[in-house]
Amino acid sequence: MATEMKNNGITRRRFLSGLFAASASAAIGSSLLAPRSVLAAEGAAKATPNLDILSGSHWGAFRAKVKDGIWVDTVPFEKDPHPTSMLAGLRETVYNPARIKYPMVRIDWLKHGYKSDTTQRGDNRFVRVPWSQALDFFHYELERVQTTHGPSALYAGHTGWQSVGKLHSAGTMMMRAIGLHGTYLAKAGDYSTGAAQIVLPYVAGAMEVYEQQTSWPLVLEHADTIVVWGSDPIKNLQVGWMVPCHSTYGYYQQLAEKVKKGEIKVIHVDPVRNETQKFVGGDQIPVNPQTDVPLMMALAHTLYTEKLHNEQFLADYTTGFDKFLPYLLGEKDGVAKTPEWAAKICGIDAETIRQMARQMASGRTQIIGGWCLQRMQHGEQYAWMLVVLAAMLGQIGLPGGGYGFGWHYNDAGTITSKGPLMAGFSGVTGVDPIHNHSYNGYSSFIPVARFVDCIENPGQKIDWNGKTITFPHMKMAIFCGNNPFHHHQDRNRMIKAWRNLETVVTVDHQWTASCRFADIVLPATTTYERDDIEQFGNHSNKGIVALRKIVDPMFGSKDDFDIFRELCTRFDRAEAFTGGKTKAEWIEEIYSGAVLQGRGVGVRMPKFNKFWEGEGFIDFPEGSPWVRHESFRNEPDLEPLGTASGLIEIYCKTIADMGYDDCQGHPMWFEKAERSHGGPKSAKFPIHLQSCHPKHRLHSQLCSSTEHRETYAVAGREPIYISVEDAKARGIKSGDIVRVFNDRGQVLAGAVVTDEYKSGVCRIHEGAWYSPLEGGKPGTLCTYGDPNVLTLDKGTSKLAQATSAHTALVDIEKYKGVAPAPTGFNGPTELHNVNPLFPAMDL
Ligand SMILES: Nc1nc2c(c(=O)[nH]1)N[C@H]1C(S)=C(S)[C@@H](COP(=O)(O)OP(=O)(O)OC[C@H]3O[C@@H](n4cnc5c(=O)[nH]c(N)nc54)[C@H](O)[C@@H]3O)O[C@H]1N2
Ligand SMILES: Nc1nc2c(c(=O)[nH]1)N[C@H]1C(S)=C(S)[C@@H](COP(=O)(O)OP(=O)(O)OC[C@H]3O[C@@H](n4cnc5c(=O)[nH]c(N)nc54)[C@H](O)[C@@H]3O)O[C@H]1N2
Ligand SMILES: [Mo]
Repeated sequence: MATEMKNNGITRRRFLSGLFAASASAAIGSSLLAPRSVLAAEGAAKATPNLDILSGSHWGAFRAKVKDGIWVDTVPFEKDPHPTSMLAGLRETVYNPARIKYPMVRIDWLKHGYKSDTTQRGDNRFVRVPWSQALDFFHYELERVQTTHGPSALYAGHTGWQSVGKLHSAGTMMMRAIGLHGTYLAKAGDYSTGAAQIVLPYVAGAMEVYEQQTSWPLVLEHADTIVVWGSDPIKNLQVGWMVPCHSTYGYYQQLAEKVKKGEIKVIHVDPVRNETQKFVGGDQIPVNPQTDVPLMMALAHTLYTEKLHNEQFLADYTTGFDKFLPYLLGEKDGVAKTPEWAAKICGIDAETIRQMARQMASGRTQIIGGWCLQRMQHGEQYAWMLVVLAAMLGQIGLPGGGYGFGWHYNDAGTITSKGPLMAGFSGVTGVDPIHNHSYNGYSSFIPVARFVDCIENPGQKIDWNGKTITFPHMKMAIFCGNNPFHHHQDRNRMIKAWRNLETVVTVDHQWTASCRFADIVLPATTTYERDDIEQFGNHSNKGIVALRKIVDPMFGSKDDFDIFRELCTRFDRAEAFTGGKTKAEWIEEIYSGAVLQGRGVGVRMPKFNKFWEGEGFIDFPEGSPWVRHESFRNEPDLEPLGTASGLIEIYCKTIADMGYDDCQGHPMWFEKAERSHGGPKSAKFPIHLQSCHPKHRLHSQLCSSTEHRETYAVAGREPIYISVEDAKARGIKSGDIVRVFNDRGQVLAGAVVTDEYKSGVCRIHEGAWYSPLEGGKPGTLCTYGDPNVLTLDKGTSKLAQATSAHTALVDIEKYKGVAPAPTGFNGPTELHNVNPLFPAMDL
């Protein structure tokens, strides 16, 4: 983006040294995508890809250039047709100042162990200890917590985005090792799709979110209209859970051409003119934030009153429309959900709503739903109502029709290959744990986004998905391959709650804010310092790519595998942890499992040695195009959905019988705790804060890559995107440092004033590193711009108890005075000559 380029102050030469210039991506019209051969074009050493080291990442496959044992440059993999410019930030994760060098223990914990002063947490003072001592402490604490409190006090199942690789799955390794020691408190659900993944199985019989979608060639052939509802695939398909193949971008280019020719109409329902709209074109419905359900209700009302709905489909494939209809028509609550009613809430005029309904009913309409909308209060309603709308249109199961919730994720809409799928390292072993004590009446798991509630309120009972969850007294928590001090909401509340924990262990390779708030910090290697293997292409499963070690492990870092193996030696479970195999043997076994499976499906693969020592890449033969929900449409009796009735449940008795006030038997509109554009609390804090997924990062990963960060940071801060009107009213210009605040906290950010945002809407991307001015002090200013200082920590509803991160209002002011430097990126303050007192205490 031009604004970002202008503000970052880096020289052209330096930008190019990071490999990627803006120009070559012009061919496909997006600044997100990296050009293939910048080095050659600039007259630098011509890339000789096959001599460079092949590896892969969440951002794609690539080849690393290594000189004298140092990774100096990165070239996209030649089989990636649309590499992302984020590849430029990978190399820095090995060398940046935030790299964790050695095992570290928080100063007061080193002195007093689990009886430490926990208010010292977060001030970032640590002492380096030898590996053996760090692991002894870790083991001692596991023993102590298991024997004095039992498994409910040990939280060890909280996983996250870690790195790619079928072997080195950091969270899996943690669960496998801790699970060999004892049972523990686990989590349910995730932050990504917490609300949708609970409600959609009741409504549509499957989670819907992580599944493959109808093949794009069929959508391009059959769709007349595509409604992109709160989704930004062009931005979000840059990354994948496994190594993405990026072949989806070719389909979006074809879509853009069809839009230009008038062959497909695209409607983007989004308060922001997002990257996808800029890429494919089309019209925008700039809905007010958090008010999509009223808009959907009004579309449904129009379809019904204008007899545009498909009665036959409703009769044959759904149940409960008759119970929903009285609500829609206002027979129950006296409020008909008309376009006029919705217009006042959602900010889209009634006539536009009617036209949109008519457009959607006029031909084949594919609805593409994103996930942000279910990461807000009552997020279940959006997911449910989108299915109802699609059911009324009656095209579910037809190519280019119906709904889908995963188009922006994991190369969705590509054609899945015929290749086998590799299994990964497993989190369970079948070997009994040493400790298997009672949970003492507490729950053995908690809904993941409620984990701070749990720390704060031990003993409290909450409703969740038809069950009662009793929060245990959590004493110890382990995090490996995730970053709770980025991903969880309401940072200041979290800091206070954290003090109730006796011991926190983190395993990472970057000194994140979670390390700052931990007691024992263990340094892991990056993917680039170890061998591994991964799928190339997610839903596409295009092939297998060798992730080859690029450089030797830096400082004292160890592979997660070795960290947890060495932990397990302390309780005689090392053999069970490794399964008696070395890392190299595991990689070979994972590969060979796929070879065997491949034979069964007629795909021949070379032997492991030939693969590993040869190209390190295998292409699988292409599969056939596929239509989501087609089998259900063709044979509803033989291929019923996984719902109670086997049909789409517009009314769901199972949910109704749970008796929740905030999620009832059919989709409904519920007012939010806070909402912009005249909603609750908007008089005090008028601007809605989006904390969407970053364009230039994966969550908090790559935020610590200094040069990469400088390509998008504004005045050294995380950008905040502000509408022209809101900026003008506050005297804010692009490039200004601003203070963003509400009753929960305050952060600095760098202003980007843009007409792409509707007035009353701003955005700071999630993953911006928490950088406290006074570490550990609740309420202190975040000097870099972590949006989760400002977000609300409240369950979506009693059904899913998922995150409501996107229910948050703020105000913004120009920052006066000299802004303090960002504090987050330089690792710990290391203290020397401190003698540990803890082991002598009661060992
Ligand atoms: N406000 C707001 N908050 C959100 C969201 C939002 O939309 N708004 N979105 C939410 C969503 S959907 C998600 S998925 C979460 C993501 O939350 P996380 O999964 O916590 O995010 P990451 O930044 O990917 O954290 C991964 C961590 O693992 C570390 N790591 C990488 N590789 C390895 C490895 O090999 N070994 C070890 N031990 N560590 C490694 C990285 O350095 C990083 O610190 O955030 C959630 N938070
Ligand atoms: N580049 C990049 N890609 C990623 C990730 C990343 O960190 N970086 N993370 C991955 C992960 S873990 C996940 S869970 C997915 C997240 O996928 P999503 O949650 O779908 O993605 P977001 O980018 O948060 O939001 C998508 C769109 O929702 C719009 N939106 C926000 N609020 C509203 C609203 O009230 N109404 C409407 N109609 N629209 C709204 C936003 O403007 C944005 O264009 O992305 C994945 N892809
Ligand atoms: Mo996610």
